[in-house]
This record gives sequence, C-alpha cells and structure tokens, in this order.
Amino acid sequence: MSKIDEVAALVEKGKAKKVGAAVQAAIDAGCDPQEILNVGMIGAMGVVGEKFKNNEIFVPEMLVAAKAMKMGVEVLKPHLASGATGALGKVIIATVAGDLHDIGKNLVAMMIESAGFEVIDLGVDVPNEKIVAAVEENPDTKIVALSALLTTTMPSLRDAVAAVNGQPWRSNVKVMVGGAPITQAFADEIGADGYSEDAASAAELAKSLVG
Ligand code: B1M
Repeated sequence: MSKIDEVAALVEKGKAKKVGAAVQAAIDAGCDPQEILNVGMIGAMGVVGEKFKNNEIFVPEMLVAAKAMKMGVEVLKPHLASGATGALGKVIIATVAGDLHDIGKNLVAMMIESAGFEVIDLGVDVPNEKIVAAVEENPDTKIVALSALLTTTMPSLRDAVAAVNGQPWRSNVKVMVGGAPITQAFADEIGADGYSEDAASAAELAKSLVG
C-alpha cells in the first residue's frame, strides 16, 4: 500500500490518532502535499460520502472520518500554506445557516490566508445577521466568502448573499461562494461576484476579486 493510500485508509476508517503520523510519513517519503490532500484525504471523504449515501455507514462514521481528516490537515498545513501576511486585506468566511460542514471551508480559509489575506472565520451554521454584523465591525473587509455543502442549505446561501447584497456598503466588498452542490450558474443566479470549485482556485479567485 502506498503512503498516500495509507493516509486514505486511515481517514476513511476515522483513525484520528494515527493519521497525523501517516501524513508525516508520506511527507518524509517525498509525496506531494497537494496529492496527499486531494487523493489521500479529500478522496477518502468522497468514499465516506458514497458509503453514507448507500447506507453502508452512518453519521457517527462520517463524523470520525471528518475528525481524522482534520488531524491530518493539521500536519499538512505548514506544507500547503505559506507566507501569510494579511497584506491583501480582510476576508470574512462562514458556512451558512443550517450547515455544519466545515472541512472545505477551513481549507479555503487556509489557502486564502496563505495567498496573503487576513481571514476572519465565523465558523459553521452562521446566521445572516452575524455575517452582516462582522462586515460592519470590520469596514475594511474586502471579501465575504460563503460555503454551503448541502442541497438543502443552498437556499440559506441564497439568503446570505441577499442579506449582504441589501447593504449600503455592498459595493465595497466582493462576495464569493462555493461548496460541493454550488455551481457557477447558481452563484450568478443568487448575485455572488465569484464562484470556485476548490480551495486552490478559491485563493486565485480571491486575489482576482481584489486585483
Ligand atoms: Co455530511 N453530507 N451531512 N456530514 N458529509 C455530505 C455533504 C453528503 C454529500 C454525503 C452523501 O450523502 N453522499 C450529503 C449531502 C447530500 C446533499 O446535500 N444532496 C450529506 C448529508 C446528507 C449530511 C446530513 C444531512 C446527514 C444526516 O444527518 N442525515 C448531515 C447534515 C448536518 C448539517 O450540516 N446540518 C451531515 C453531517 C455531516 C457530519 C457533521 C457528520 C460531517 C461534517 C463534519 C465537519 O465538516 N466538521 C459530514 C461529512 C464529513 C460529509 C462528507 C462525507 C465529507 C464532507 C467533506 O468534508 N468533504 C460529505 C460527502 C462528500 O463531500 N463527498 C457529506 C471534504 C471537503 C474538503 O470537501 O467540503 O466539498 P468540500 O469542500 C471543497 C469544495 O466543495 C470547495 O473547496 C473545498 C476544498 O477543495 N469549497 C469551496 C467548499 N466551500 C467553499 C467555499 C468557497 C469556494 C470553494 O468559496 C467561499
């Protein structure tokens, strides 16, 4: 079994205590950190999601897999992200109301931060009022970045963007959205300024939105 397959197997089985060492071993063996993330961890979460969909596993197993992935990301972080300066300005990031998924949002936050932004992370299940209040408390905010992982929280994303779009300061900020069920067409429809498919392209998008 390759080092990356070992990481994937541990994430899939939710072996949070062992995954850090496996990620380190993969790094030490010269594996590409981006590949460890994409193939070893995000790939494993895809398998977990499929098994959940097929009723082969249930919420507790998804939860432990998520915990294992987070432990792995902690070890990988210094190898993926670099040069956090905050020089490009503030980004407020959140997972929208009703949605508890934060792994993708955290990766996006990490990549945006390493691209040179200061990131204020409001967490998960964030009410629209809190997003609006955060921008008002940070009037130098450049971007509001919103994540939604469920088809059932796509309406929340629509509402959150509408809440921001209704503010007098709207022209001072850009709104970017993403998450597995989100598409460019949906982003356009709800009035966001940008959409990206994954964390790396989210960082590129953030830079282009302020550039
Ligand atoms: Co949930 N879950 N989950 N879950 N979960 C999914 C999303 C699901 C696809 C699984 C499935 O059925 N195949 C499914 C959604 C189906 C649908 O909407 N049609 C699902 C479901 C149904 C549910 C519950 C309803 C289950 C239940 O209770 N019956 C429930 C809902 C809870 C809630 O939110 N209210 C639920 C709960 C959970 C856990 C809490 C157990 C756990 C989350 C733990 C956590 O996040 N801390 C969990 C998990 C782990 C998953 C899967 C298995 C993995 C998610 C993940 O972290 N992926 C997921 C299946 C899957 O994704 N394959 C599933 C890895 C992550 C890196 O990818 O988040 O897509 P992702 O992020 C990517 C991109 O989307 C993008 O970049 C990221 C990095 O490349 N991106 C952005 C994300 N945000 C972005 C923002 C941007 C730009 C890009 O700009 C701002």
